[in-house]
Amino acid sequence: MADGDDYAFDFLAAGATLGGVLAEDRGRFERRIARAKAKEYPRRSPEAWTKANYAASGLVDHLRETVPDLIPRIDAASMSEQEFANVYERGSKPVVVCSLMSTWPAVSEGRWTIEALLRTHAEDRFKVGEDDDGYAVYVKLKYFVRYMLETKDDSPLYVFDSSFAEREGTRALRSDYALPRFFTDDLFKLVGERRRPPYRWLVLGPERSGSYIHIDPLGTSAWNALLAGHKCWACFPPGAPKEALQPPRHEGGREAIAWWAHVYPMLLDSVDPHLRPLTVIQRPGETIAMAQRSARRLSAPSCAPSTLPISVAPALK
Ligand SMILES: O=C(O)CCC(=O)C(=O)O
Repeated sequence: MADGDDYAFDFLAAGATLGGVLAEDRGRFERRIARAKAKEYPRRSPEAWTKANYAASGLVDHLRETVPDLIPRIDAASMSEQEFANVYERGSKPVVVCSLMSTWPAVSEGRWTIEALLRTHAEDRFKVGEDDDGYAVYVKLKYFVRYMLETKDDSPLYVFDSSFAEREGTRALRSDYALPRFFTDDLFKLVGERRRPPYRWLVLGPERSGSYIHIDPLGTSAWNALLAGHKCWACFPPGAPKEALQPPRHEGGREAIAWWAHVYPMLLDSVDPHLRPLTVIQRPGETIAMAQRSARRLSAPSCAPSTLPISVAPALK
Protein backbone atom coordinates (compact mmCIF):
# COMPACT_ATOMS: atom_id res chain seq x y z
CA MET A 1 0.00 0.00 0.00
CA ALA A 2 3.08 2.21 0.08
CA ASP A 3 2.13 4.34 -2.89
CA GLY A 4 -1.58 3.88 -2.87
CA ASP A 5 -1.81 1.40 -5.74
CA ASP A 6 -3.86 -1.12 -3.86
CA TYR A 7 -6.74 1.14 -2.91
CA ALA A 8 -6.80 3.56 -5.82
CA PHE A 9 -9.94 3.42 -7.93
CA ASP A 10 -8.93 1.76 -11.13
CA PHE A 11 -10.87 2.87 -14.19
CA LEU A 12 -9.19 0.14 -16.26
CA ALA A 13 -10.46 -2.73 -14.18
CA ALA A 14 -13.01 -3.83 -16.78
CA GLY A 15 -12.06 -3.68 -20.43
CA ALA A 16 -8.67 -1.99 -20.48
CA THR A 17 -7.30 -0.72 -23.75
CA LEU A 18 -3.71 -0.32 -24.84
CA GLY A 19 -4.15 3.43 -25.08
CA GLY A 20 -5.62 3.51 -21.58
CA VAL A 21 -2.76 1.46 -20.16
CA LEU A 22 -0.17 3.72 -21.73
CA ALA A 23 -1.95 6.80 -20.39
CA GLU A 24 -1.95 5.52 -16.79
CA ASP A 25 0.23 7.13 -14.15
CA ARG A 26 3.87 6.59 -15.17
CA GLY A 27 5.25 6.72 -11.64
CA ARG A 28 3.16 3.83 -10.46
CA PHE A 29 4.03 1.73 -13.52
CA GLU A 30 7.74 2.37 -13.02
CA ARG A 31 7.55 1.51 -9.33
CA ARG A 32 5.80 -1.77 -10.06
CA ILE A 33 8.42 -2.81 -12.57
CA ALA A 34 11.30 -1.66 -10.36
CA ARG A 35 9.86 -3.64 -7.47
CA ALA A 36 9.62 -6.82 -9.54
CA LYS A 37 13.19 -6.39 -10.78
CA ALA A 38 14.50 -5.79 -7.28
CA LYS A 39 12.79 -8.92 -5.98
CA GLU A 40 14.10 -11.11 -8.74
CA TYR A 41 17.58 -9.59 -9.01
CA PRO A 42 18.25 -7.96 -5.62
CA ARG A 43 21.96 -7.48 -6.32
CA ARG A 44 21.55 -5.82 -9.72
CA SER A 45 21.59 -2.01 -9.75
CA PRO A 46 19.03 -0.16 -11.92
CA GLU A 47 21.85 0.98 -14.28
CA ALA A 48 23.12 -2.58 -14.75
CA TRP A 49 19.91 -3.50 -16.61
CA THR A 50 21.00 -1.50 -19.65
CA LYS A 51 24.80 -1.81 -19.31
CA ALA A 52 25.43 -3.71 -22.54
CA ASN A 53 23.01 -1.51 -24.50
CA TYR A 54 21.81 -4.41 -26.65
CA ALA A 55 18.66 -2.44 -27.44
CA ALA A 56 20.64 0.03 -29.56
CA SER A 57 23.22 -2.46 -30.81
CA GLY A 58 21.30 -3.82 -33.79
CA LEU A 59 21.89 -7.37 -32.53
CA VAL A 60 18.26 -8.46 -32.83
CA ASP A 61 17.98 -7.10 -36.38
CA HIS A 62 21.21 -8.83 -37.25
CA LEU A 63 19.88 -12.16 -35.92
CA ARG A 64 16.58 -11.64 -37.74
CA GLU A 65 18.47 -11.22 -41.00
CA THR A 66 21.12 -13.91 -40.59
CA VAL A 67 19.94 -16.79 -38.40
CA PRO A 68 19.28 -19.68 -40.79
CA ASP A 69 16.09 -21.75 -40.74
CA LEU A 70 17.60 -25.19 -40.23
CA ILE A 71 14.74 -26.97 -38.46
CA PRO A 72 12.26 -28.57 -40.86
CA ARG A 73 8.66 -27.39 -41.08
CA ILE A 74 5.78 -29.79 -41.57
CA ASP A 75 2.09 -29.21 -42.03
CA ALA A 76 0.05 -30.80 -39.24
CA ALA A 77 -2.52 -32.17 -41.67
CA SER A 78 0.12 -34.06 -43.62
CA MET A 79 1.08 -36.41 -40.82
CA SER A 80 -0.45 -39.07 -38.61
CA GLU A 81 0.34 -39.28 -34.88
CA GLN A 82 2.15 -42.54 -35.52
CA GLU A 83 4.35 -41.11 -38.21
CA PHE A 84 5.11 -38.05 -36.07
CA ALA A 85 6.13 -40.24 -33.13
CA ASN A 86 8.35 -42.41 -35.30
CA VAL A 87 10.18 -39.66 -37.10
CA TYR A 88 10.40 -36.76 -34.65
CA GLU A 89 9.80 -38.20 -31.17
CA ARG A 90 11.77 -41.43 -31.38
CA GLY A 91 14.25 -39.79 -33.69
CA SER A 92 14.71 -36.95 -31.12
CA LYS A 93 14.51 -34.41 -33.94
CA PRO A 94 13.21 -30.89 -33.45
CA VAL A 95 10.49 -29.89 -35.88
CA VAL A 96 8.24 -26.91 -36.55
CA VAL A 97 4.59 -27.86 -37.03
CA CYS A 98 2.37 -25.48 -38.97
CA SER A 99 -1.42 -25.16 -38.71
CA LEU A 100 -1.77 -26.86 -35.34
CA MET A 101 -3.59 -24.07 -33.58
CA SER A 102 -5.82 -22.35 -36.12
CA THR A 103 -8.94 -23.73 -34.37
CA TRP A 104 -7.95 -22.62 -30.88
CA PRO A 105 -10.22 -19.83 -29.58
CA ALA A 106 -6.98 -18.00 -28.66
CA VAL A 107 -6.39 -17.71 -32.41
CA SER A 108 -9.74 -18.16 -34.19
CA GLU A 109 -11.53 -15.74 -31.85
CA GLY A 110 -8.50 -13.51 -31.40
CA ARG A 111 -8.57 -13.94 -27.62
CA TRP A 112 -4.82 -13.82 -27.17
CA THR A 113 -3.89 -10.66 -28.97
CA ILE A 114 -2.35 -8.13 -26.63
CA GLU A 115 -5.44 -5.94 -26.97
CA ALA A 116 -7.82 -8.82 -26.17
CA LEU A 117 -5.75 -9.98 -23.21
CA LEU A 118 -5.77 -6.46 -21.84
CA ARG A 119 -9.55 -6.29 -22.16
CA THR A 120 -9.96 -9.42 -20.06
CA HIS A 121 -6.86 -9.66 -17.87
CA ALA A 122 -5.28 -6.21 -17.44
CA GLU A 123 -5.58 -6.42 -13.67
CA ASP A 124 -4.41 -10.02 -13.38
CA ARG A 125 -0.89 -10.80 -12.28
CA PHE A 126 1.47 -13.06 -14.18
CA LYS A 127 4.68 -14.61 -12.95
CA VAL A 128 7.86 -12.98 -14.21
CA GLY A 129 10.36 -14.75 -11.96
CA GLU A 130 11.26 -15.90 -8.47
CA ASP A 131 12.98 -14.22 -5.56
CA ASP A 132 15.94 -15.67 -3.67
CA ASP A 133 13.60 -17.68 -1.42
CA GLY A 134 11.81 -19.27 -4.36
CA TYR A 135 8.67 -17.13 -4.07
CA ALA A 136 7.02 -16.15 -7.33
CA VAL A 137 7.33 -12.55 -8.46
CA TYR A 138 4.19 -11.28 -10.20
CA VAL A 139 3.41 -8.22 -12.31
CA LYS A 140 -0.03 -7.10 -13.47
CA LEU A 141 -0.53 -7.61 -17.17
CA LYS A 142 -1.21 -3.92 -17.79
CA TYR A 143 2.18 -3.00 -16.34
CA PHE A 144 3.95 -5.82 -18.14
CA VAL A 145 2.52 -4.87 -21.54
CA ARG A 146 3.64 -1.29 -21.06
CA TYR A 147 7.07 -2.55 -20.02
CA MET A 148 7.26 -4.72 -23.16
CA LEU A 149 6.55 -1.73 -25.33
CA GLU A 150 8.95 0.63 -23.61
CA THR A 151 11.85 -1.35 -22.21
CA LYS A 152 15.44 -0.87 -23.29
CA ASP A 153 16.72 -3.45 -20.78
CA ASP A 154 19.43 -5.74 -22.09
CA SER A 155 17.61 -8.88 -20.99
CA PRO A 156 14.07 -7.83 -20.08
CA LEU A 157 11.71 -9.52 -17.66
CA TYR A 158 9.81 -12.37 -19.26
CA VAL A 159 6.46 -13.85 -18.20
CA PHE A 160 7.04 -17.57 -17.67
CA ASP A 161 4.00 -18.69 -15.77
CA SER A 162 3.25 -22.30 -14.93
CA SER A 163 0.18 -21.71 -12.74
CA PHE A 164 -1.96 -19.43 -14.91
CA ALA A 165 -4.40 -22.32 -15.42
CA GLU A 166 -4.90 -22.76 -11.66
CA ARG A 167 -5.31 -19.17 -10.47
CA GLU A 168 -8.81 -17.78 -10.25
CA GLY A 169 -8.34 -14.71 -12.44
CA THR A 170 -6.53 -16.43 -15.29
CA ARG A 171 -7.92 -19.98 -15.17
CA ALA A 172 -10.24 -19.35 -18.14
CA LEU A 173 -7.22 -18.99 -20.43
CA ARG A 174 -6.87 -22.76 -20.31
CA SER A 175 -9.99 -23.18 -22.45
CA ASP A 176 -8.53 -20.96 -25.18
CA TYR A 177 -6.21 -23.69 -26.45
CA ALA A 178 -6.24 -27.46 -26.85
CA LEU A 179 -3.60 -30.11 -26.49
CA PRO A 180 -2.45 -30.91 -30.04
CA ARG A 181 -2.92 -34.53 -31.07
CA PHE A 182 0.82 -35.13 -31.50
CA PHE A 183 1.57 -34.44 -27.84
CA THR A 184 -1.01 -36.43 -25.88
CA ASP A 185 1.46 -39.04 -24.63
CA ASP A 186 2.03 -37.78 -21.08
CA LEU A 187 3.51 -40.09 -18.45
CA PHE A 188 3.38 -37.50 -15.66
CA LYS A 189 -0.42 -37.65 -15.84
CA LEU A 190 -0.13 -40.96 -14.03
CA VAL A 191 0.99 -39.36 -10.75
CA GLY A 192 -2.10 -37.13 -10.64
CA GLU A 193 -2.69 -33.44 -11.12
CA ARG A 194 -1.66 -32.43 -7.58
CA ARG A 195 1.65 -34.27 -7.53
CA ARG A 196 2.94 -33.78 -11.03
CA PRO A 197 5.62 -31.15 -11.68
CA PRO A 198 4.71 -27.97 -13.62
CA TYR A 199 3.83 -28.85 -17.19
CA ARG A 200 2.21 -25.89 -18.94
CA TRP A 201 3.50 -22.38 -19.19
CA LEU A 202 2.23 -19.14 -20.58
CA VAL A 203 5.16 -17.19 -21.95
CA LEU A 204 5.14 -13.51 -22.88
CA GLY A 205 8.09 -11.31 -23.53
CA PRO A 206 9.57 -8.40 -25.43
CA GLU A 207 12.54 -8.42 -27.78
CA ARG A 208 15.77 -9.58 -26.13
CA SER A 209 14.06 -11.59 -23.39
CA GLY A 210 14.25 -15.36 -23.47
CA SER A 211 15.59 -18.54 -21.99
CA TYR A 212 19.26 -19.26 -21.56
CA ILE A 213 20.51 -22.50 -23.07
CA HIS A 214 19.18 -25.42 -21.02
CA ILE A 215 17.85 -28.94 -21.05
CA ASP A 216 14.24 -29.34 -19.97
CA PRO A 217 13.98 -30.97 -16.54
CA LEU A 218 13.15 -34.63 -15.84
CA GLY A 219 13.86 -35.72 -19.38
CA THR A 220 10.65 -34.16 -20.65
CA SER A 221 9.89 -33.20 -24.21
CA ALA A 222 8.35 -29.83 -24.95
CA TRP A 223 6.11 -28.22 -27.51
CA ASN A 224 6.00 -24.47 -27.77
CA ALA A 225 3.25 -22.69 -29.72
CA LEU A 226 3.82 -19.10 -30.77
CA LEU A 227 0.80 -16.85 -31.12
CA ALA A 228 2.43 -13.56 -32.00
CA GLY A 229 5.87 -12.20 -32.73
CA HIS A 230 8.91 -14.18 -33.75
CA LYS A 231 11.16 -16.34 -31.64
CA CYS A 232 14.68 -17.38 -32.41
CA TRP A 233 15.76 -20.90 -31.34
CA ALA A 234 19.05 -22.73 -31.21
CA CYS A 235 19.11 -26.46 -30.50
CA PHE A 236 21.93 -28.96 -30.18
CA PRO A 237 22.01 -32.69 -30.65
CA PRO A 238 22.56 -35.24 -27.90
CA GLY A 239 26.24 -35.40 -27.11
CA ALA A 240 27.05 -31.70 -27.39
CA PRO A 241 29.33 -30.91 -24.42
CA LYS A 242 27.86 -28.61 -21.80
CA GLU A 243 31.12 -26.64 -21.35
CA ALA A 244 30.95 -25.54 -24.97
CA LEU A 245 27.26 -24.65 -24.99
CA GLN A 246 27.38 -22.92 -21.62
CA PRO A 247 30.92 -21.56 -21.31
CA PRO A 248 31.35 -20.90 -17.58
CA ARG A 249 32.15 -17.18 -17.64
CA HIS A 250 31.23 -15.66 -20.95
CA GLU A 251 30.46 -11.97 -21.26
CA GLY A 252 26.97 -10.88 -20.25
CA GLY A 253 26.28 -13.84 -17.95
CA ARG A 254 23.54 -16.42 -18.17
CA GLU A 255 21.01 -14.45 -20.18
CA ALA A 256 19.62 -15.58 -23.54
CA ILE A 257 20.62 -12.33 -25.23
CA ALA A 258 24.21 -12.67 -23.99
CA TRP A 259 24.32 -16.22 -25.30
CA TRP A 260 23.24 -15.03 -28.75
CA ALA A 261 25.72 -12.17 -28.64
CA HIS A 262 28.75 -14.06 -27.33
CA VAL A 263 28.39 -17.85 -27.53
CA TYR A 264 26.36 -18.36 -30.70
CA PRO A 265 28.93 -16.64 -32.99
CA MET A 266 31.69 -18.89 -31.61
CA LEU A 267 29.70 -22.05 -32.19
CA LEU A 268 28.77 -21.12 -35.76
CA ASP A 269 32.26 -21.96 -36.94
CA SER A 270 32.62 -25.20 -34.97
CA VAL A 271 34.36 -28.04 -36.69
CA ASP A 272 32.51 -30.49 -34.43
CA PRO A 273 29.02 -30.95 -35.95
CA HIS A 274 27.57 -31.50 -32.44
CA LEU A 275 28.36 -27.89 -31.68
CA ARG A 276 26.80 -26.33 -34.73
CA PRO A 277 23.53 -24.71 -33.69
CA LEU A 278 20.38 -25.98 -35.29
CA THR A 279 18.47 -22.73 -35.55
CA VAL A 280 15.08 -21.51 -36.62
CA ILE A 281 13.07 -18.32 -36.39
CA GLN A 282 9.63 -19.45 -35.29
CA ARG A 283 6.74 -17.46 -36.73
CA PRO A 284 3.27 -16.76 -35.37
CA GLY A 285 1.01 -19.79 -35.78
CA GLU A 286 3.92 -22.23 -35.61
CA THR A 287 4.57 -24.83 -32.94
CA ILE A 288 8.05 -26.10 -32.28
CA ALA A 289 8.43 -29.59 -30.82
CA MET A 290 11.54 -30.94 -29.20
CA ALA A 291 11.69 -34.55 -28.19
CA GLN A 292 14.12 -35.68 -25.58
CA ARG A 293 13.99 -39.41 -25.98
CA SER A 294 17.44 -40.71 -26.06
CA ALA A 295 17.32 -43.47 -23.52
CA ARG A 296 21.02 -44.03 -23.13
CA ARG A 297 21.92 -40.39 -22.85
CA LEU A 298 19.80 -39.14 -20.03
CA SER A 299 22.42 -36.85 -18.60
CA ALA A 300 23.78 -35.52 -21.87
CA PRO A 301 22.26 -32.48 -23.53
CA SER A 302 19.60 -33.76 -25.81
CA CYS A 303 18.52 -30.86 -27.86
CA ALA A 304 19.23 -27.98 -25.54
CA PRO A 305 17.46 -24.82 -26.65
CA SER A 306 18.07 -21.15 -26.12
CA THR A 307 15.25 -18.88 -27.21
CA LEU A 308 14.96 -15.21 -27.93
CA PRO A 309 11.78 -13.41 -28.85
CA ILE A 310 12.81 -11.09 -31.61
CA SER A 311 9.53 -9.29 -31.35
CA VAL A 312 6.86 -9.19 -28.68
CA ALA A 313 5.73 -12.78 -28.28
CA PRO A 314 2.92 -14.44 -26.35
CA ALA A 315 3.43 -18.20 -26.48
CA LEU A 316 2.49 -21.42 -24.79
CA LYS A 317 4.92 -24.05 -23.77
O1 LIG B 1 9.76 -20.17 -24.73
C1 LIG B 1 10.86 -20.01 -24.24
O2 LIG B 1 11.42 -18.94 -24.24
C2 LIG B 1 11.56 -21.11 -23.57
C3 LIG B 1 10.90 -22.38 -23.73
C4 LIG B 1 11.69 -23.44 -23.14
O3 LIG B 1 12.32 -23.28 -22.16
C5 LIG B 1 11.70 -24.73 -23.76
O4 LIG B 1 10.82 -25.00 -24.58
O5 LIG B 1 12.56 -25.53 -23.43
